[in-house]
Amino acid sequence: MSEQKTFSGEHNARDLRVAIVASRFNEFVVDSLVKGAVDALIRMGASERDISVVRVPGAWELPLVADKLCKSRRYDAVIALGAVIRGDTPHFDYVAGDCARGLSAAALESGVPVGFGVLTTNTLEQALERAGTKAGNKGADAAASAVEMVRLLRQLDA
Ligand code: INI
Repeated sequence: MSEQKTFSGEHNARDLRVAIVASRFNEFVVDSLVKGAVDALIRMGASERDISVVRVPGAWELPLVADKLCKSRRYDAVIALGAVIRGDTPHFDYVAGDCARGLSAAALESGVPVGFGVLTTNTLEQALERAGTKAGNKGADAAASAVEMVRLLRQLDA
């Protein structure tokens, strides 16, 4: 029998306080991500009253609010949801790049897991596929990853 220790978090959201920060830009897509994330949290055992949803204008604004929520110590996990869809200008690269870097920094600086549910796609169709149609729901995936990370970090602390 192997003697190595293995650590891995469970998808158990019981008694966790979770903040979802979601952008209004491409609202139709992002609303499906929010629904996917909330449904997943409830399925994992979270209570609806422990879930807060905060809206921001666009994906570029997600990091500032995610950072504030992480540092508030009021939440066990933060889930960031948005949809950046490539247009004809380099705007996409700035918004998507700064958003990803900022969300990563919010998690690393606070130690609070941040689920990354920001779609970066070439077309609206690709975004819709990832928001609950053909290719699953990336909001639900981000929620599952954030919960798993909370549990994993607690195991590593114990
Ligand atoms: N914001 C998005 O969330 N998705 C996009 O696709 C997008 N595009 O394409 O421009 C977008 N821009 C707005 C940006 O996030 C800021 O809200 C805006 O620049 C004001 O700071």
